Formats: sequence, C-alpha cells, structure tokens
Amino acid sequence: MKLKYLLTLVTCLTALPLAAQVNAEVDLLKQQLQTVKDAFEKAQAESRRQIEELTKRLDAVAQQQSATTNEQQKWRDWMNSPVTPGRTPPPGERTWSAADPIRLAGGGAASYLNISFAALVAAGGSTAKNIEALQLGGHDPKQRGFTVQNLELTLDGKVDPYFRGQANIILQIDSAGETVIEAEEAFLETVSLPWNLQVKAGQFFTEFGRLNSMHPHTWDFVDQPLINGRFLGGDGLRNPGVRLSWLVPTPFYSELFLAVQNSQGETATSFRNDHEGEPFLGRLHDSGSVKAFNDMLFAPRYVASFNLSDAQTLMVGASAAFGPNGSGPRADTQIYGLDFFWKWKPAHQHGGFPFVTWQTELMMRRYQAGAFTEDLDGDGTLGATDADLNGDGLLNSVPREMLTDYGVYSQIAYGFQKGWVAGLRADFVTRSRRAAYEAVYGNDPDRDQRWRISPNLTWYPSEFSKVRLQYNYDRRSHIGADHSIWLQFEFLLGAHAAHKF
Ligand SMILES: [Ca+2]
Ligand SMILES: [Ca+2]
Repeated sequence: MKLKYLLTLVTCLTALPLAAQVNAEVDLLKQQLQTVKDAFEKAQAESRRQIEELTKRLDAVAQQQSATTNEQQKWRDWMNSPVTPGRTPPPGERTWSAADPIRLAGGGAASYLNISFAALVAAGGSTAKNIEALQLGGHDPKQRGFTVQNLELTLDGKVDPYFRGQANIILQIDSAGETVIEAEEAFLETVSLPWNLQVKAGQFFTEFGRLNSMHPHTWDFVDQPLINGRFLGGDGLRNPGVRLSWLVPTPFYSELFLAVQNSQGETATSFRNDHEGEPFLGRLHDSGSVKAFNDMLFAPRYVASFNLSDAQTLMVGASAAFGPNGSGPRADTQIYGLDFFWKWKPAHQHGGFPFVTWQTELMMRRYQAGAFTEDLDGDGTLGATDADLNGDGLLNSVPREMLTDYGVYSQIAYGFQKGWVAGLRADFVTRSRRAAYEAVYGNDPDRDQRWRISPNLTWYPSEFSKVRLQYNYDRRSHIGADHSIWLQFEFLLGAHAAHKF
C-alpha cells in the first residue's frame, strides 16, 4: 500500500514539469499559427488590391483604345469626305442642319447624289499696272471692275457599296468675256477596302499641303497664296491619276498618301508644261512625252493630327511632288512642302463661333532647267525659225542649271462673333540666288523676291453666303509696292455646300 502511494507521488512530481512544458509548446504553436495567419491575410489583401488595380487599369486602357479607334475612324471618314462643297464637319464640330441628300431611284438604298452650286464674284481694283501678273491664282480677281472667279457645280454621292464619286465642274468668265469650262475634279474613291487602305482614281487635286486640294469658295482669303501660284500653278496641281492612302494604326490620326498622276499640262505647271509657247524660267518648254513609268508625277504625303486639349487641335503634314519638267532631257522638278494647322474652339462656343485657326505652309522647289539656245534650227545665225526671247537681234544661250526657290505663307482667322471672321495673311516667296539665265534676260518676276500682307473681314449672313473685304499690300523686287482692294461675294445653293465653322 505504501509503495502504491509512493509511486503515485513520484508520478505526480515528475508529471508537473511535463504539463508545464506542453502548455508552453501549445502557446508557442498558437503564436506561430497566428503570425502565419496574419501574414497570409495581409498577402491576400495585397493581392486583392493589386487585382482590383490591374482590372481598373485594363478597363481604362480598353476604353481608351475603343475611343481611339472611334476617333480614328471619324477622322478617316472626315478626310475621305469630299473636300468641298458638301464636306462633313471635322470630328467634334457642330453640324449645320442640312437637308437629306437626293436618293437615286433604282440606285438602291446605298446610293445617293448631292448637287450643289457655288458662285464666287469679286469687284475691286489695284494700283498695279498689270493685275494679271500681280494675281497668280487662276481664280483670283484679276482685273479692275468685276471678276467672275468661280462658278462651281458639284455632284457627289455614293455610287454603290464599294465606291463614292465626286465631280466638280467649273465655269469661269475670262477678261475677254469668254466663258471657260473646266473639269476640275472627277474621281471615284473606295469605301470598303481592307487594312485601312483607300484608293482614289480619276481627275483630282494632288493632296499636297492644305490649300492645293481645297476649292476656292472654302478659302479664307479672296486669292490664293503666292507659293501656291508660283510652285503648284494658278489652277492648282491636279491631273488624272490614282492615289493610294493608308490610315496608319497609331493612337492619333495619321495617314500616308501616294499619288501617281500625269505630269503634263498647265495643271502641272512646274512639270511637263509647255507654257503655251511662252518663255518660262528663261527657256522655251516642250511638254514632251512619257517614255517610262518614272516620267509620271509622284506625290507622297503624310499627315497627323493631335488634340492638344479639349479646345485645341493641331494638324501637321509633309508633302512632296517629283516629276520631269519640259525644259529639256533629264530635267526634273522636286517640290517639298510642310503644313501646319491649329484650331482653337472653346467648349462654350455656339454655332461654330468663336474660333481661331492658324494655318502655315512652307514650300521649296528645285527645278533642274535644261540648257537652251535661241538658235532653234542650229544653223548658227538668227533667222525666222529661231526665238529671240529678249529681242536683242543676237543669239543667246543659257546653260543647264538648278533653280531653287522657296516661300511661305501664314494666316490667322478669328471668328470673333457669330457670322464675323477677321483674317490676316502674310506671304513671302523668293529665289535662292540669281540664275545664269537672269544674267542674260534680266530679273525674272517668276523668281524675284516678293512679299504681301493681306488683312480681311468676312461676314457670313448665313452658312450659304458671304461678303468679304480684303486689302493686299504687295512688295515686288524690281517692281515696287502695290495696293489692291477686293470685295468678294458668294452664294451657295444646295444644303450640302453650306459653310462649316
Ligand atoms: Ca538659226
Ligand atoms: Ca537674243
């Protein structure tokens, strides 16, 4: 019995420290478990936070992407719409309430035709003796009294699900009172090519810079800039051909163009133009013929647009035109251009006003002129079959030479209240240096330095008419200063022709 008690006592005595040890271990394990649990929960919370953040960012990017795609498509639609009349407003612009276009019977729901007519008439005068030599544009006012600048019939519409078409038929009344008709543009454009591609084919204005492809009734001034007249011609650079464009898949609007067109005629003035037998840059020209594919006119262009803020848009472009000219064999012309267009259009504007636009274009022409001799028949004496360009009774000749000319214009239009726009334009054009032919024939007004300042004020009684008063201060080297004042009136028929602000 005693032994039993003793054993129990010993057992109890040894068990006491053992129980204490177990309790301590349990506490430790509990503590460790809690630590791991805390760490796990913390990590879980962090992961959840990261997942939420990533989801949010993904949503934002997806939204931005779809907005960009929409924006790009809108810009493309706008760029592909007829330049004028009847151009849809650029993305984000207010639309005038225009009537529906004419549906063509039998053309199916997909086809329609818009008809519009624009008349542009000017009156005024100038201190210049020869106003035709002063005003370089084919549609500029160019005589004292009245000038019918441009009567333009525009037909445009959707041909079928694959093409849209446009034709601009121009009537003009020249200084002799004769009516002149011009097939200014007539082209098809694809509307459903894949890979962001588009083809234009027919007779069309080359997409060189901004103003060249715009029709006169949409201009901010009564006459065209001097660089356009000197380098691209009085009637603009346009000819039959084909143009491919590619809308580059960038987050902003960005498009590449390449046109291949005929290089001859008065609508390609710096190229294969015979200048109607008149001397040009000290030479008689021959429009020649196309011997190879590279005798065509090639015109690449790149244009991009950015929204600088909710109220400001910037568009920049770079253009070039390459082709042979009519001054002789291996005689080519290169024209390069840069253009900038900035528009401010505040959110509070009403009916398109107020606004400010600022447009600038720079151009440079490199004209490889061939050698020329007045001894056309090559018999060494001046006879009836020769050309005495300077009338000095002697045979003159000029060497092959590179003629480099350049210039710029910059214009601001401020729509300060509904229907009223104030404009200011500065023009400058010059040659890089005096040419060898100028030493023989004297200074050439087609290359001489010249600048011009043109303030104007335009009143738009509605989107279908305008009255514009413009003053030009002209300064031509070797001629002097001239003052001109022109009043221009315009009316538009057809809802599609309406001005957009
Ligand atoms: Ca001769
Ligand atoms: Ca001579």
